[in-house]
Amino acid sequence: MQNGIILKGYSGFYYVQTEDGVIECSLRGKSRQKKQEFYPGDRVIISRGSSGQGAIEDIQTRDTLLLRPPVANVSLLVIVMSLGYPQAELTLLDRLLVLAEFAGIRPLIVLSKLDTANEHRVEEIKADYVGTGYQFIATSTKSLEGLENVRRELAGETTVFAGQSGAGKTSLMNILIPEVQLKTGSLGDKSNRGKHTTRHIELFPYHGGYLVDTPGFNRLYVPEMQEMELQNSFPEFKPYQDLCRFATCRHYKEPDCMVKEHVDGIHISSRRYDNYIQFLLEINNKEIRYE
Ligand SMILES: Nc1nc2c(ncn2[C@@H]2O[C@H](COP(=O)(O)OP(=O)(O)OP(=O)(O)O)[C@@H](O)[C@H]2O)c(=O)[nH]1
Ligand SMILES: [Mg+2]
Ligand SMILES: [Zn+2]
Repeated sequence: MQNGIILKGYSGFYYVQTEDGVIECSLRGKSRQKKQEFYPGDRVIISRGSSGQGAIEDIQTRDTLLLRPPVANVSLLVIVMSLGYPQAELTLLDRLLVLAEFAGIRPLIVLSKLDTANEHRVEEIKADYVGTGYQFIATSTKSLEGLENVRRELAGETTVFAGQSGAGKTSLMNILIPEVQLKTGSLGDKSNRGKHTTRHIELFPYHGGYLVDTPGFNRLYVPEMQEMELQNSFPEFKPYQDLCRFATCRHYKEPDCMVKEHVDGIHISSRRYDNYIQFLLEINNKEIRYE
């Protein structure tokens, strides 16, 4: 028996990183019978047959599970948002932040394509995140600005790159792990428009941790969650949410809401608050869209 981490699944096989290298594994009867699902990032126990073939015997408890795309034991979600083209969808950023909070994964916001924008744009985006404590790093894969800071944050983490299609996730991966060279998209190519360049989910070893590229998306719904869980996904509400008149305050139409009172752009940004309300309506299945 041997410990390992699933790097990827492909055609019914799992590729498991072990001390002896990457072993192609099938599922053994027990794990197959239990209808247990296995995802990249899962820590598993494997056995080896006489001719070296591997089989997954068991799985260890997950620390976290990201659902779309499914990756287990992620410790850092890098949300990549472009400072240039395509224009950053800040509601999508807020959805991804909620997703990270809900999954118990630390988010890090990477503002990409700094070479096509100026510091003013960076500050403009950051201004909406007062009181959140979220960390931002502005980068460029052309001028290489900010990449040292990214490298430092990623060491030892199991990191997933997520964000808008064309934001530069794969370009960033390729600079961090030059030996991999995944396919990147060309924004000028019309035939490529709307298609995702990145398809497969795979963990690539990186400085004591792993990096996972994901296909970009332009639409995402907040996960199914309770109202309380949604509130707790907005860290800037925290200092005020226990001061509202009602303990059950949803910070919506209730009187004497201290969260609402602090939506002034200094303590809580109105754009973030509006997104909170939109998500609140969404999780209650109200078909109201502000976008
Ligand atoms: N100017 C500039 N362009 C960049 C930068 N990073 C990436 N790009 C370009 O942006 C385009 C999209 O980059 P990708 O890395 O494929 O974007 P992605 O986020 O992986 O896209 P999907 O896989 O579709 O989600 C490519 O043409 C890149 O060359 C950057 O820092 N500056
Ligand atoms: Mg990509
Ligand atoms: Zn309130």
